This record gives sequence, structure tokens and C-alpha cells, in this order.
Amino acid sequence: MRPLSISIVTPAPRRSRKGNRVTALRWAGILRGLGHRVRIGEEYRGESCEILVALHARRSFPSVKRFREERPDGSVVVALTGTDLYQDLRGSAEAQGSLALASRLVVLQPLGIEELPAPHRAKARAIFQSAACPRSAATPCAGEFPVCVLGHLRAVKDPFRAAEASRLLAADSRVRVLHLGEALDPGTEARARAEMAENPRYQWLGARPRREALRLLAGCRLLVLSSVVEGGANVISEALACGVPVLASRIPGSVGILGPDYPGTFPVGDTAALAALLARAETDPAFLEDLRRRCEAVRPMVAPALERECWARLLGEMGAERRLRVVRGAAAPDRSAFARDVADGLSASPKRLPCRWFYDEEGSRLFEEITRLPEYELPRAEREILLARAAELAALLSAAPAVMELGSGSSTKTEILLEAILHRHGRARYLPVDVSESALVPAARRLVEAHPGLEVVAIAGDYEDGLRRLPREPLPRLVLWLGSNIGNLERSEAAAFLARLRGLLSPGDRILVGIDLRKGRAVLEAAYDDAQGVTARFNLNLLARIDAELGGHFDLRAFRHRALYDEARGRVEMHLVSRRAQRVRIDALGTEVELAEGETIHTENSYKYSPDEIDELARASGLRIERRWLDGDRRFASVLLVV
Ligand code: AVJ
Repeated sequence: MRPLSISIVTPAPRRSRKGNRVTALRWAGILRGLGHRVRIGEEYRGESCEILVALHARRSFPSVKRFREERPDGSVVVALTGTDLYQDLRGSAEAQGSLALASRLVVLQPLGIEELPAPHRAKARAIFQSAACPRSAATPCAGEFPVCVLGHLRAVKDPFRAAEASRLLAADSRVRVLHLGEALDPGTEARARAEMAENPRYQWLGARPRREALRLLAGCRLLVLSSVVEGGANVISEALACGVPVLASRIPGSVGILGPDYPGTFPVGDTAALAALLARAETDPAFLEDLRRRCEAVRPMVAPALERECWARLLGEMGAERRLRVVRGAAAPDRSAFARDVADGLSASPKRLPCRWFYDEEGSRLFEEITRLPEYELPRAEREILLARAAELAALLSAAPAVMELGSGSSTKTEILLEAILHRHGRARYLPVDVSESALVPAARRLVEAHPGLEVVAIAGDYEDGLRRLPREPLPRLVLWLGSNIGNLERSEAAAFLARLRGLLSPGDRILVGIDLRKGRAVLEAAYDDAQGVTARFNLNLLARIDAELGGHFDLRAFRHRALYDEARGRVEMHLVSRRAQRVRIDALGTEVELAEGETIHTENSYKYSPDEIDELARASGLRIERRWLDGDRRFASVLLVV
């Protein structure tokens, strides 16, 4: 894999020796070892990098959000390391936001995956934290049974449970609790000192350098981990690596590592149960040996080589090998082009607005909603055809093609074709073109992450931006123009556009055009004027967009949505009808638009074709019809044209 630049963000500050910091440092080492460039910080500050690894779903949310905005083609790994997984997830919108924006989720043991909301589980991977055994162990005092507690003095660790349990042991017990860690929560230092004064079996050694702590752990007979919450404790990994058996509170973070039937667990906060385990481990050699053997059995799970392999696989899976690029077209529509079209269209007679401006973020969202309306059958008819014919189409292709899609939107139907092509040819290159970046980029990312053989170049721009790239693409090529997007063009324009496309392609290249067929007026008018009023909102949103982007003063309530089928021309027209005589200012244009009562603004044409008109279209564009597929109800045609 080529070297990637990776930013790791962890809310634990630089000096801190909290678990997240330790984890971040170890992962940085692993990723550097895999040849990547790695930076660690407390937050993402806009630096250029391809992958963000964010520890702690809730606290890293601002970083995750910013990265997604600034690096649309980057990948995000959100690691849920503890309280975010077991405490925040239900209540925190930020934690949930991070999950939604993540390409992959990492948890530290397999039970963590079950904690995630079901829709996110598929992108979750469990990666055990690895640890290495120190070269030498501290030699314990002869005749003692040293028990290590390794963790900062914080309430979530229930830090004095082992100390309290040791008080309950028999008089002849030689258990000695050695506690390492910094007093982080207020009052814990005084408490540790008081415990030492009263309890001869307890010794708090304070914060110690990691290496020293590990040597001490390696010299102990047991590790006790009494935490209330853990995502998957690094100290367990360290104990396993050192061959020191563990007594742990029965929480998913620990059971997920030690296994469901591990005998060395006790209920959280249960001093007596812990005391009983300590007594048994000290006095019953078979029990201690059983713990040791079971820990030995899971030891391979914390091997550094395994953690490294998991990360290598994760990076590969995510399409981190740059299988996704987002390019912004030169002709990407900007505000001044919008202003020009609005100024021209609203001063013309009759008034009109080009339908390409429907698709701002809200418009794209509304269009997605339209595609799910019962009255708007078009997408389902096309889907039916693609499902039935994808394999046949893939088989016609001589090799994996470069697939360019004009007006790709959310690419939901296209995935059917891409899967068939990948199935047949192993690899494919997909170039979706869409003016709506908010629809384009998440769709592209989803495809890359779902299909390892797929490479995606997402082009945020209009058809021209796509066409400019076409000659550079390797042969063979397949251009998709689905969803009856062709219907927005006049018939002559449609033929001229296809002819131009033919000129940019080479012999043997193909174009698949989805064309809605002529049908009865009632069906068509309902499809463009649905009962729920979604299409009406979609149409009116154009005025809302003028208000928002150009300082317009349109009152949406003063307009009505109208759809009508002009049978002679074979097209559905959409209009916005002024409910009353009105004058509307548009600040950015410095003009006022005058509308009479009942006057309309023509916002869209959707041409429908008859089979003869499809033949005529192919003839006029100089393309041969290779296949013509209809759905069962003959509502829609998918036409495969060949150059
Ligand atoms: C995306 C152009 C195919 O004309 O059917 C749907 C747009 N407008 N409902 C169409 C649209 C209103 C759609 N196309």
C-alpha cells in the first residue's frame, strides 16, 4: 500500500498518561511501522491528511465533523474506547453523530460491537490492544503474594476495591496490594494515604514510568482490574503479555477479552467476592494455575503482530488506497451562474427557471423522497430492468469498463450494475457526475467502502465537467444516463447531446440511457403532483433557494405547484403559479419581479418517449441500439446504445 497521511486525534492531552493517550501512541507506532505518516493531536485542525483516526466518539465529534467537511474523500475511523461506548452512546447526539460519519468503527473487544446501534455494526471491527512483555521483571519480596492494581485513581476505576478486599483476608494471608497510578480525581490521594496508614497489605506507589510499571506487573502473581466501565483495558493486555493472570470486574469490556466463562471475575463493587477470589488464588494452586492457563490461551490475541495486521486490513478495506477521489468541476455551478439564470429566466416571457437549480442540499433530499413516492414509479421500473439485465450487460462488455454516470444522485440503482460488472470483471472504475455534492460524495464513499474492487472518481459539477474527462478514460467505456434525466432536454437537444457523446467516445463504447415512456395522462400527472405534496415542495424549494442565496423575497405561500401533461409534445411540465398579483424583490440582482395573478414560472420539462421516438432519437444521434429492455408494465425503457 502506498504511504498514507493519517491524523490521530485523542481528547487525552499530550502529557496525560490516560488510556486513550497510550492507545493513540501505540497505534501511531503501528501505523508508522506500516509505512504511513502519522500525526497525533487533541483535535483535527484542518491539516491535510487522508485518514482521521478519532478516539472517543463523543469528545472527538467536532474533529470528525470538521474532517468530513474539509476532506470529502478522506476516511474516518472512530475508535470507541470506553465511556463513549458504555455511557455516552445512548444519550449523546455527538457520539451518535460520530458513528454516522465514520467509515469504520473500532472497538477494543468483540462484545463492544453488540453495544453499537444495529445499523452501524457492519462497519465495526474489534481490534485487541496489544502489549509486549518487559525484558525483566521486578523481583517481589520473598514470602509475599503480590497483587498489582494498575490504573489511575479515578472513580470509574473503583480504585480502592482491591485494597478493601485485602482487609477481609485471613490473618495469615500474605497478599500485598501494590497500586500504581496517578491520583487524578480529587480526594483520591488522601484516601490512598489513609488506606496505607490503616491497611498494612496496601501500598500506593503513585505514578510510575510505564516501563517500571510493567516490570512491577510482571513480578506480581495477579492483576486486579475493578473498573466500573472499560472499553477494553490495556492493562489486561499487558498482564496477558506478561503471563500474569487477571481478576476482573464482570463488565463487557473485560469479559470480551477474557471470555464469558473466565472464572476470575467478580461483580462490580463486590468487595467480598473479590476477597474470596484473592483468597482462593493465594491458597488453591490449582485455581491459580487454571487462571494462568486460560490467560495463556488468550495471549495470542494481544500479540503486536496481530494488532498490526488488523490495522493493515482495516486501511485496505476502507479504500484507503485512494480508491476514492473527489474532483470539483471547473463548471461547478456557482452563485453568479445561478444569478444569471434567475435574472434571465424571470425577465423572459413566459417566465422560466432552469431545472438544474433544483438540486441544492434540500432539493436533493426532496428528490430522494420523490423517488420513494408511490405515484412516482419511474425509479422502481428502472430498477426492475437493471436487476433483470445487469448480468447480461456485464457480459456484453469485453473488459472492466470505465463507467461514467451523468447525474448520478445517490447512485442507488447504479450499484446494481456495478456489482454485476465487478462480479464479472473483478474490477471497475466509476465516475459519477453530479451537481449536488451533498448527494454525490456520501454515495461515492459508500460504494468504495462496500466494494474493494471499485475505484471511484466523483466529479462534482455538471455534465460538461464529466464529458471533459471522458476522452482520458481507458477503453472500454460505458456512459450511464439513467433515471430519465434525458427527459429534461428538448428532443432535439437530447439527440444533439448523444451525438456529442458519441464524438467523445470510441467505437465499441456504450451508452445506457434510461427513458420514461409515454403513458396515460392521469398516471403522469399524479407522478408529478403527488398526494403528499413532496413534488410541490421540491418545486417551491427553487424559490426558497433564490431567497436564501440571492436575497430574494419570495413568499412561498403566494405560489402553487402545478404539473400538467402536454400530450401533443409528450412532456410533463412543472410550473409555479402566482396566486395573486405581486412584486418580489431580489436583492442580489437589484431587481424586482412582477407577476400577475395566475402567471406561471415554468420550472421543468420531463419528456416522455414512444418506442418510435426512441428509434428516431438513436438515428438522429448516429448511435446503434444494441439492446432495448422494458419493465413488465412497459412503463420505462433502458436503451443500450453502442458507438
Ligand atoms: C430527475 C429529471 C428524471 O423529470 O422525472 C421528478 C425530476 N421532477 N419529479 C423527472 C423530477 C419532478 C425527474 N428527473
